[in-house]
Amino acid sequence: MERTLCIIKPDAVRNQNVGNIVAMIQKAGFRILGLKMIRISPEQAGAFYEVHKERPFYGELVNFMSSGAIVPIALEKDNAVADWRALIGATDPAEAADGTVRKLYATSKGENAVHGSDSAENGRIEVGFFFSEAELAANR
Ligand code: 3AN
Repeated sequence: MERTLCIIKPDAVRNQNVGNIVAMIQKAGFRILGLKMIRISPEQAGAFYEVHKERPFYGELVNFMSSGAIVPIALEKDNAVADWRALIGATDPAEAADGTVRKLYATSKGENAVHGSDSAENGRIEVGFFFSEAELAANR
């Protein structure tokens, strides 16, 4: 079964949209393997977004992701990566399709409510960044 990592980002937590987003996830048939609310340091955010190190928005992204509580959620489903990205919508909420998480809850390209892994391999790696296998075992 494929895994993907959702992160409800600080903007969506601040705007009280955690419950709305979790409801969309469950309605779409994902199994929630793990879920927690935490705050990460700039160093942890920098490590998570290491692949974007050279992008011009890296500093802004690291500051934003460590600016408040986030809710990482480990998801499992057939085709989890593509199905979660479809439900999220485009990176820029102005381009996101109707009914997607970003259309409903994102405010800008940077503060765009949620994260989704971009491949099955990264889904496993990113889930491992926030959850141990022992924690995930509770809902197997
Ligand atoms: P996605 O999250 O749709 O996979 P990526 O992988 O291009 O998008 O970008 C990763 C994250 O970097 C985005 N979720 C967003 O928070 C941030 N980001 C992307 N483009 C910009 C931008 N032009 N300005 C600020 N932040 C950005």
